Amino acid sequence: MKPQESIEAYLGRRAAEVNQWLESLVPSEMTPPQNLHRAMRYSLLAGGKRLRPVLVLMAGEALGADTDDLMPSACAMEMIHTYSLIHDDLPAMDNDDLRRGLPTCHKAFGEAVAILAGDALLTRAFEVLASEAPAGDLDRQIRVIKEVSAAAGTVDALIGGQTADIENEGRQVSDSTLDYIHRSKTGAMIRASVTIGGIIAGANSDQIDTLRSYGEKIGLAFQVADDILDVTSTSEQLGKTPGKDMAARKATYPALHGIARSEVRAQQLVDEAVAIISTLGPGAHKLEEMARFIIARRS
Ligand code: GRG
Repeated sequence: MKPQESIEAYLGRRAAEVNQWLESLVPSEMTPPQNLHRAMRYSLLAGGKRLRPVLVLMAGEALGADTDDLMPSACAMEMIHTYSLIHDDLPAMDNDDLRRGLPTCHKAFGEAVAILAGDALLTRAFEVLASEAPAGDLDRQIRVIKEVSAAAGTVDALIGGQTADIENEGRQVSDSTLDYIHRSKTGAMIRASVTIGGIIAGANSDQIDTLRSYGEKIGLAFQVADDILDVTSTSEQLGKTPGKDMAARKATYPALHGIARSEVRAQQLVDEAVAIISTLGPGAHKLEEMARFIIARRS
């Protein structure tokens, strides 16, 4: 019998496929303006776990979509995620020197180019989404674009969550504000990744609701785990500077509840996610493993 592939090996294999597609979807370093394209590729192809694109693949494939129909949207999610990391690292935001084990984009290319590289990745992501209808289905394509633009936007979404995060630095926040920040800043893009996989696969509305609820739980679990790692890991493990949250007096789960309670909360969220997604049947087994991986990861 073939030994079962571990989730780590699976993620590594899928990340390599995503990387090949990403390579081909952004302009080469030879295309003018060369320095901008170099900066975009530097941050995008620097590594990273590729969790968001792999979630698109897992959710879509669980419901029967072809990998080739999922990949452009999967890569668009990674481009938007990378733009948000480049901008988050800027001096006006988190002011970080290290990302994905390398000097941050603005350290390597200067602030102006880093801002533009982030803008360009965001713009290119939507160009990719608009370029081809997955499985030739225009309705699904429009729904994907709507879902992704909402997740990257301001209402309960990436930019809104980042704004609340910055505005609350140094303040004692309530549980509900902390949940709002986490759900928006990190959760929205993770939830959208799972949801668009379902849309591309032609999932029915019950299946989409299931994927969305699962995405909501793992998105929150991911951020609680990220907050714990920020306290407990080294920069070698993380590829970014640890301890930044506490130094900036950021609103985090461990700051509010301590490590032990944060771990319990993360585990609860994962258990809920697994229970929700198991209703989709054996095809969703990889999504169950992914939920568990999200809090077991060390980087
Ligand atoms: C600038 C609009 C704007 C938003 C920034 C992504 C983000 C919002 C801030 C990053 C700060 C941060 C540490 C957020 C916590 C969760 C998170 C997004 C971690 C990084 O994602 P991973 O672990 O990173 O998936 P890799 O490098 O593996 O892709």
